[in-house]
Amino acid sequence: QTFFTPIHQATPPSPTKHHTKISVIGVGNVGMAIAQTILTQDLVDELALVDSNPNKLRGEMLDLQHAAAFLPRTKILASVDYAVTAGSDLCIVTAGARQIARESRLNLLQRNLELFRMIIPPLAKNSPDGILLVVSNPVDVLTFVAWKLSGFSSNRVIGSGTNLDSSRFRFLIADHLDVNAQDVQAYIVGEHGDSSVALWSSISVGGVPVLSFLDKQAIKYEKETLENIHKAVIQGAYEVINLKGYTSWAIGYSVASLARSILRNQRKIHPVSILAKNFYGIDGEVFLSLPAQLGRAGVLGVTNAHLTDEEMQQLRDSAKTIMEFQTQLGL
Ligand code: 6V0
Repeated sequence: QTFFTPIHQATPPSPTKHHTKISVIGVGNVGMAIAQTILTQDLVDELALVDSNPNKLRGEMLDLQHAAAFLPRTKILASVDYAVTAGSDLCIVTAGARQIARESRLNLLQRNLELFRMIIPPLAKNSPDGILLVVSNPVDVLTFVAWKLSGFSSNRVIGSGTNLDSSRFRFLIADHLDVNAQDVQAYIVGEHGDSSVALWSSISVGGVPVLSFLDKQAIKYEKETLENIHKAVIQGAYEVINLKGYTSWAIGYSVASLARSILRNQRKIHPVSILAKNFYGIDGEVFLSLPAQLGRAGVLGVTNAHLTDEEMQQLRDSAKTIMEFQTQLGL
C-alpha cells in the first residue's frame, strides 16, 4: 500500500517539458535575498545553493525548505561541492570577500579574483550550456574575470551592473514627480559605482520625454537638481550599508527580475554589465552596463539609445576607469 492512490496509470513526464534550475553561489545577505525572491516568484523547478561555509549553507537550506508549505514547489539543494549545480540554466555568483578596513579596492579585487578561480571553472564545467550572472563586487571587472575563466561566449556572461542603480534612479524620479516608478523609463549605464552615467536625455514618464517636455513648456529646471538625483543614486548603496550593514532586498528583487527575463525568454531590456566592445564607440574588452535585451540565450542585443555628446563622453570615461582597474589584474 502506497500513501498516494493513483486514479490511473501515472504517465511519465513529457520529455519536452523543460526543467529549470538556478544555482546561487554564496549564501550571504545578497545570495539569500536573491534565493528567497526566486522562490516566492516561482521561477524555477530546482534551486541549488553553494557556499564555502558548510554550516551556514546547511542552515540556510533547511530554513528555506521549512517554508515549503507556503511556497510554490521547488526542490532546494545545497552543497559545498559544485556537482550540486550540474545542469543549471543560470548560475548566480554572489560569493565575495568582505572589504577589510583601509583595504584598497585593488587588494579586494585581487582576493575576489582568487575566489573566482575556485568558483567559475567548476561552475562552467558542471553547466556548460548555462548562463553566468555575476553580482559580486566590483561587478564589472569580476564579470570580465568570469568571462575569461569560464571560456563562455560573451552573450552568456552577464553582470547585474546598473540594474539596481537604475531602479534606485527610477524610484527617486518617481518620488520627485509623484508617479509610479514602473511608469518611469530611466537608465543608469556604465560602471556600477562612482563613474556611472545617468541618461537624462532619454528619460520618459508614461511615454512623455521628460527633459524635452520641460524645455518645450519653458519650465526651468536646475542642472543641479538632476545632478543631486544622480548623486543620491550613487550614495544610495553607501547609505544603506552605513545604516544596516549590507544591502539585500533591492538587489534580491533586481536579480530575480533578470533571472525571470532570461529563463522566461522575456526579451526585456535591462541595463546590465555586458561585453561593451564595439558599442557606443567603446573599443576595449571591457564589461560595463548598457541597455541590453535579455532572453533564454542571454544577451540578445543592445539598444541604440540616443546619447548626447556629454553622455557619450561620460560613458567612455567610465569605460576607461574600469579598463585601468582591470589591466592591473594581468589576466
Ligand atoms: P556576505 O554576507 O559576506 O556573503 C558572502 C558569502 O560568500 C558568504 O556566505 C561566504 O561564506 C561566501 N563565500 C566566500 N568565499 C566563498 C567561496 N570561495 N565559495 C563559495 N562561497 C564563498 O556578503 P553579501 O552577501 O552582503 O555580498 C556579496 C557580494 O555582493 C559582495 O561582493 C557585495 O559587494 C556584492 N553586492 C553587489 C551588488 C550589485 O549591485 N552588484 C549589490 C549588493 C552587494
